[in-house]
Amino acid sequence: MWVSEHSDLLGDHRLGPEQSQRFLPTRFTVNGEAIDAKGFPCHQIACPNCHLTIPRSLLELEPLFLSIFGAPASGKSYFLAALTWELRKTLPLIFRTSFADADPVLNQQLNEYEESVFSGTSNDQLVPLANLIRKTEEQGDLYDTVSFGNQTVSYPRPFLFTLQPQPDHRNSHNAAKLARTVCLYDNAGESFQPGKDSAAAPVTRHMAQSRVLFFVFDPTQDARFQRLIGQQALSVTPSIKTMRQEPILQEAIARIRRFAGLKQSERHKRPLIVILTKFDTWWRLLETDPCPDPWEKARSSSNPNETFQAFDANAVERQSQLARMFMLKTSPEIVTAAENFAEDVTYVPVTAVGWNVSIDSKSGLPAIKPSEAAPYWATVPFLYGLSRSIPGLIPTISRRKSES
Ligand SMILES: Nc1nc2c(ncn2[C@@H]2O[C@H](COP(=O)(O)OP(=O)(O)OP(=O)(O)O)[C@@H](O)[C@H]2O)c(=O)[nH]1
Ligand SMILES: [Mg+2]
Repeated sequence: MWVSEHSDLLGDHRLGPEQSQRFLPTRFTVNGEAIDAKGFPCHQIACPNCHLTIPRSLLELEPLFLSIFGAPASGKSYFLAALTWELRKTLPLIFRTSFADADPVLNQQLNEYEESVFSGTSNDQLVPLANLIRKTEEQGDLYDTVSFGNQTVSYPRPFLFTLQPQPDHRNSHNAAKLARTVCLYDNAGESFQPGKDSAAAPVTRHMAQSRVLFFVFDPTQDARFQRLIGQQALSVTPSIKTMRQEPILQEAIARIRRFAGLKQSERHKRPLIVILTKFDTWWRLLETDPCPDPWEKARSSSNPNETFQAFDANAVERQSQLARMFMLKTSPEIVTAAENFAEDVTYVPVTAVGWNVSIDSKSGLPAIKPSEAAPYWATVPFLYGLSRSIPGLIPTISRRKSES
């Protein structure tokens, strides 16, 4: 369907009286734009089922759905903001791939997250983290409501990005096959609790479409972890509550099995990445210094004069082994549940804000100076997932030291 442009053409039976009319066009301009009932050429298209607008890039580039799920306050929104902020630099500069908003209007909320945490270069005041990105709600700006007769359905609004090899990418001749529209969602942690996904609020069904699943696990919410780290380090996360996060993972697994039609006995073929957040507060427990970014200069085997940056999957797997051993000590049930569900599980420790988290003396809450925010390994889960699901897009040094 198309969306009318003339300001008199208002009212849609699915979306309400203030929305522009949706229509099936019969007349077009010579440029192929539909003409609305008042003779105006139109530019936006909409879904024939829910009538919500669809950015054109979703039709032109194959979509790549990625899902982020985890308990309330585990750090999903912070991780998402750090991920997209860093990808805007890392993908073009290191991996010669452009990463841009497919629809700035849809991405507005995420852009605001990025701006408040990372763009305050002149902001040298300590700001509590809870004020920079607020808790994600279960309704409001991040959702669109559609009426199907008496049934109203609330859909989560996606964040959409285009991902395209640049002309200097080593596989640029294959750009059309490798390019994607990346589709991400920021859900409230409560939506992943048992019984929260319904026909009226199918807010987490993207998980069944997802090519790479990101389970955000917050070790600092785990009682066994808190005993291990002791009182001293917990001063950085003073008001932390404990919460069992295994039910969230089990519920997500049950939903994916249900909506993707996966048998109980079958293991999921797509990668599951367990993101261990707030690494700034517990990195000492891994007993090694944090590793540098996992990419390095590589030389082409067919043309020794050609060098390029390659993603080092071996370094990620080594870090994953360390993190897995740590998880076996503090939360073995997460490791068991994840590995029983998916064939390919990787553990990646991440901090979304960097190493300088302190306590704000006024509020007693964890706080940062936005000018010092520097995420660590925030892009690694995404790059690792891409290297698995779209071979050839991110040059990768894999287990046998070969390049792909
Ligand atoms: N130290 C530290 N704290 C973090 C980090 N990321 C998030 N936090 C803390 O965790 C809190 C919750 O983070 P959010 O990203 O809002 O959590 P969420 O998973 O989106 O939570 P919901 O929206 O309720 O589902 C923040 O207010 C911070 O105090 C991090 O990298 N390091
Ligand atoms: Mg959130």
